[in-house]
Amino acid sequence: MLTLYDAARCPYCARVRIVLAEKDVEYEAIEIDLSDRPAWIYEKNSTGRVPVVEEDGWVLPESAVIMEYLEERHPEPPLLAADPADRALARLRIFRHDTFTDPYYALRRGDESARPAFDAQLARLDAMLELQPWLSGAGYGLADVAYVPWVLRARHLLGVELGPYPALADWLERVSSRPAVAAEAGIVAAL
Ligand SMILES: N[C@@H](CCC(=O)N[C@@H](CS)C(=O)NCC(=O)O)C(=O)O
Repeated sequence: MLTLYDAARCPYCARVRIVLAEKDVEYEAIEIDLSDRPAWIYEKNSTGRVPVVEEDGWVLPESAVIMEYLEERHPEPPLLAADPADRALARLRIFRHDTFTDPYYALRRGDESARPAFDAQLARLDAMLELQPWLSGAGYGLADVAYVPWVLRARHLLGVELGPYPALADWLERVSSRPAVAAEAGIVAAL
């Protein structure tokens, strides 16, 4: 069985939890205390970070890579489009997620000067979602999973209102109707 080295508050782990739930993969979660990480986690991942998955002694860190691994290992239901061009655009959005999360983490550290940059990122997602229903393109998929943990946390932990971003607010409502994402919204509410 797959083991996930996990942390409830970690949005990168949330990506993996969502994909596992979407694909109905059974797994064992081992909660890692991020404020007092066990030394052995460095044997699983040289950076000491979570998420890490392990299967029969085979170990894989990095949420974006884990999502792709799970997509290939458990192809149903698909979370990448059939068309290579659409898949590439979803991957590009995942690859560039730092442009969204950098100002998010600055705000989490209390750096209010990052507020305009984060607002600009919310506006960028909103503009994307005016043109297409999902961040992954025509269908829900990995790019949506890659961003939703931070959008949920921005609302809950930073008090971000999505009123000025109607397409993003509509996306969050649609994405949150999926049980895999609703479960994450519950975890975020308890943070
Ligand atoms: N690039 C990694 C980032 C993972 C990450 O930063 N995880 C955080 C928790 S949300 C962590 O383990 N932090 C501990 C540390 O940085 O020492 C991924 O996508 O999996």
